[in-house]
Amino acid sequence: MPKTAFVTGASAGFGAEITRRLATEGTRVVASARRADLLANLAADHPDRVHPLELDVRDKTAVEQAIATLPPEFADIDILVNNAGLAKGLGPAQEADLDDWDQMLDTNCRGLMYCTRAILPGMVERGRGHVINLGSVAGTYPYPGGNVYGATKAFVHQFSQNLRSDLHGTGIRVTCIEPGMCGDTEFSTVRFGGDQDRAQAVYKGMQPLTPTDIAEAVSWAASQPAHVNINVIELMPTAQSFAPFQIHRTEP
Ligand code: NDP
Ligand code: 8X3
Repeated sequence: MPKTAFVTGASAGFGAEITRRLATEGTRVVASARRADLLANLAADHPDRVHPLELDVRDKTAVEQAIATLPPEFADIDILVNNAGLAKGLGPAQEADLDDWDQMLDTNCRGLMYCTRAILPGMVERGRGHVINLGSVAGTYPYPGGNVYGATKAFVHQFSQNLRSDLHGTGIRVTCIEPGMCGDTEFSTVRFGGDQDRAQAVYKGMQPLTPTDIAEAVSWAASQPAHVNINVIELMPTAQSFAPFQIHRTEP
């Protein structure tokens, strides 16, 4: 029987590639995001497989209504991919814009909560399902300017683990995918407020992960046998690793 997936943030980057990958594998996909024109293009490439859904995950009522009124052939969701998310800014906390912090919290945490809460009861009732959340290495490893973005991804990690506890015995699986730097998405353009030069400089002279790598991780986790739960996948470009602690010295 073909499966049905619900992917948030499907208009660009990881979400668009995950949608393409799942649809190509035979899964029906509800592809949601705010930009309806991009979703329409995606749906046109996968007739009957992809249902475009204009949705702002920050709108709790809209999330509940959208999920309650899906077309019957897309209504029984087996795989929820909570991917919609963003970073805004890379400045120090003492200079940050509170609206940027609010937008990250509202999208990365609250939006993910709303979609999960709306879709889980159906999964529990049917006795099957898989919640796949997009965390980040930024939720585990601190870096300058990561402040609230990293904190939202730490939330995603811990919420994923706690969901596993709540869903114990239901057969529903939960996976948190936690990538490092990934190119070919709008992530850095959004982070730097549309500054393309600054966004491109992030990936200059190194080979980042690609949306294909992330879609592969999603597909692999989702295709494990029912008795296997992949808790966390942390993946980074080989060119990215760790630096030592920084020490502020008051003497030379
Ligand atoms: P993109 O900016 O390319 O895509 C983000 C997607 O989220 C877009 O489709 C956007 O669509 C959607 N989105 C943003 N806000 C909302 C909203 N309020 N409601 C619904 N959809 C929304 O980023 P990536 O593909 O790179 O990132 C996807 C996820 O992966 C994010 O959660 C990000 O934090 C995470 N991640 C990214 C990494 C990277 O290096 N790229 C690394 C680790 C994690 P629209 O604007 O049309 O609504
Ligand atoms: C995005 C990866 O390293 O830019 O979550 O924070 S990073």
